[in-house]
Amino acid sequence: MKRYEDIKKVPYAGASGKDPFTFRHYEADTIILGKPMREHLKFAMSWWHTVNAGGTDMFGGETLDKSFGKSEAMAKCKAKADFAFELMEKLGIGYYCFHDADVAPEGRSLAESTENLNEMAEYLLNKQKQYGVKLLWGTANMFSDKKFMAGAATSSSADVFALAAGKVKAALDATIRLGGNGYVFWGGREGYDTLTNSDVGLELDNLGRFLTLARDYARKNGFAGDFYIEPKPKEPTKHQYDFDVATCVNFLRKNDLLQDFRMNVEANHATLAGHTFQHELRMARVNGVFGSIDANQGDLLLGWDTDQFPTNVYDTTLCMLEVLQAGGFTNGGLNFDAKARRASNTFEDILFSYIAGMDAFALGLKKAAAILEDGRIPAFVKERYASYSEGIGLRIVEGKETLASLYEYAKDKESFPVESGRQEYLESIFNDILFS
Ligand code: XLS
Ligand code: NI
Ligand code: NI
Repeated sequence: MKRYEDIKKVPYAGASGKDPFTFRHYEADTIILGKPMREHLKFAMSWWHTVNAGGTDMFGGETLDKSFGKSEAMAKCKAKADFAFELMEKLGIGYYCFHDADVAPEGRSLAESTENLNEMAEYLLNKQKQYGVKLLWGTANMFSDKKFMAGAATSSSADVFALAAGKVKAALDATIRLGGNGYVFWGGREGYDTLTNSDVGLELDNLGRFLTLARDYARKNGFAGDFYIEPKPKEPTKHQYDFDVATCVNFLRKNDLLQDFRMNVEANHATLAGHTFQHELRMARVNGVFGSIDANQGDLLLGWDTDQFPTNVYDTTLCMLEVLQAGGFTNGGLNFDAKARRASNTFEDILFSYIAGMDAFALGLKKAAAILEDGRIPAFVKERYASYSEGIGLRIVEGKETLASLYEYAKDKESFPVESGRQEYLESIFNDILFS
């Protein structure tokens, strides 16, 4: 088998291709519903999993060495950046995402860390120009350091709140400098382990204050992209405040942040919340906060965030149906918040895992487009609610009826017909389109 170093570019080989270092479904320039696949899918590489993670779990250390022959911290970060951009070039990936702590060494103080981050931002900016790659979003890691053991914006310590704010300022500066299209807040440890020791009201209000400060700072400094909250119900805390999309929408509305924030929906977080990925995307879409996606998949038999590369085409199809119906990505994209398994411990596996994920989404996009073009499912849904486009239904939708007028309307009626939902019939159409 060929080695990682031998692969300069992963080409498209078509569905019958057998060379493992090829795409069988993703062809960047192919037009689907009037737009090239690369624009529909906007794939992004996650720095933390791809460039840093070496297979460590709570029972054992690395299975893949990602030090790139360097031992000094800054030199290692630069070597990692060289690897990252080369990898994106091999795969034809146009975007990446990072946490501050992923790309630059952490110093002994905030000032020292910021200096390192700025040095790396300069390095990344040059790489971006050289490779024509863009930053999808940046974020700050406010969960690994022990100072964040009780949260960042929701810490019981005001000093930690201040430190977190300073960290976000620096990460926003770097994101703006790199032309980032978005900035993510994943509330790592923003939650509680027990209600017994927690002032939940204050913590939630502080989180609102924190996001408002960040929004105001970034807008004043020229950030025109989207802010995202990435909902997750639990892990590492027992309960995380950003439980799911619906919870976050309520939080944003209460704190008057809906204008600036959208959702970064992660597949594995959806299932941890007891929802499907499609449900979370639908909730984002119907609430006008569809933004970006952390593309991965979990294992439904396991109760944690396994961050596997997405290969389930049924799920990617449902996902792309939501994306298409939301009008596609604007500032967002598909970030592979996913890592090759601990036992997939070679650089070739990194290519295979991205190829698998990108192909699963390419296939999902094609199937979703086919479902829309076929038209039977959308037409059925439209027809199912037809009673709201005329007569009493239209008047309800237009706000022209009252409870009393509806009483008058319904009081002497004897039949209230409701048509069949035809679930099984529709699911069989889905299968026909997917598998034939
Ligand atoms: C962890 C999250 C994290 C965010 C970025 O579960 O998915 O990786 O995407 O902080
Ligand atoms: Ni994520
Ligand atoms: Ni996650």
